[in-house]
This record gives sequence, C-alpha cells and structure tokens, in this order.
Amino acid sequence: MRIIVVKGDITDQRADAIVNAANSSLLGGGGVDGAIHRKGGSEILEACRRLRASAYGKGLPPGQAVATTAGRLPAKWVIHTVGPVHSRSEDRSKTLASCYREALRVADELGATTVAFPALSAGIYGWPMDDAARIAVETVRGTPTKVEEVRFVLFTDEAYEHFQAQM
Ligand code: AR6
Repeated sequence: MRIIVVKGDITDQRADAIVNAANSSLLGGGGVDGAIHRKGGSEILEACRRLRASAYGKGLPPGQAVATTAGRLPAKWVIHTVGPVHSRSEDRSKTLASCYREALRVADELGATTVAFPALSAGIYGWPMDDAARIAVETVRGTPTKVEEVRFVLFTDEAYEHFQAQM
C-alpha cells in the first residue's frame, strides 16, 4: 500500500472514498463534516438520515465507520467515522486507531482502492496534532487491507508538517 501526505481540502479529492470526521448523530456539524455536507449536497444527509432510521438508531458509536454516497463530491463514497473527544474519553488512543482500521475495513467491503483521510479528532475534538498524526500513520501502516493508496489530506501547514514528520 502507498501512503501519501498532501495539503489540501478533502472535498476536492478524487478518490474512491473520502473519510468524514463525523459525530455520533451522523447529521452534520462543523469542520470537515460541515464542508463535506455543504459541498456534497443533500443526498449525503438523506443517506445519513436513513442510517439513523435503520441500523444506527442510537447514532454511530466512536471508533466505528459506515459509508454513504458522496453526493456531488468527486469521490464515490463518504466513509463516516466518529473520533474520540480528546479530553473526555478514556480509551481514546484505541478508539482513534479503531476509526482508521474500521474505515479501511469499510473501504475493503466497498472495493475502494484509493481512500483519503483527514486528521481525525484533531480539530474540534481537540487532539494534539503530533499524537493524532502518529496514531494515524502507525494504524494505517499496521492494518491489512486491499486499499492501494491511502492519502492523508491535511488542511493546515501545521497538520501537514506533523504528518510528514511521522512518515
Ligand atoms: N479538508 C481536510 N481537512 C479539513 C477540512 C477540509 N475541508 N476542514 C477541516 N479540516 P474537525 P474532529 C481539518 O474539527 O476534530 C464536527 O463538528 C481540521 O483542520 O473537522 O474529528 C463533527 O460533526 C482538523 O485538522 O474534526 C464533530 O462534531 C481536522 O480536519 C466534530 O467536528 C479534523 O477537524 C469532529 O471533530
């Protein structure tokens, strides 16, 4: 598997799947979640509402992942995952690692070969970027998958530098 680090906006990425740093409600929020729903359009929210009405009545638990259409985005699917809030969760490192692993498992189920990730939990959820980057890179490297390219798409210079340093 090829792992690359780029600076940019994940909503511009041409990839089979892009990963969303969602919250348990699956109904949108700020940060990368807000950007994905804004640019992807209402089809994504409608798919999320259907998930809430079926398999995820209580919401998506932290560390799990689920896919929807990518709507108008230049990707086929959005894989939604919920990272841990840094200040609140006990098993937070395990939960954050689980987000990357589960997103790759869902990508395998979909047959996605290129997957773009943001720095999960490292914005509103308050994770220090150096640790977030370490867990992201270590977990993706250590996860057996059929995905051929994982692209970390970092929004800020700081995030980009921390991910580059981990690589
Ligand atoms: N492309 C790539 N990265 C981005 C983009 C973008 N368009 N926009 C922001 N980032 P965050 P979290 C970076 O806060 O910490 C939402 O309200 C951002 O700079 O999006 O997991 C959800 O609904 C940061 O480095 O996600 C949840 O409630 C990284 O993406 C909560 O925020 C993650 O920041 C999730 O918080």
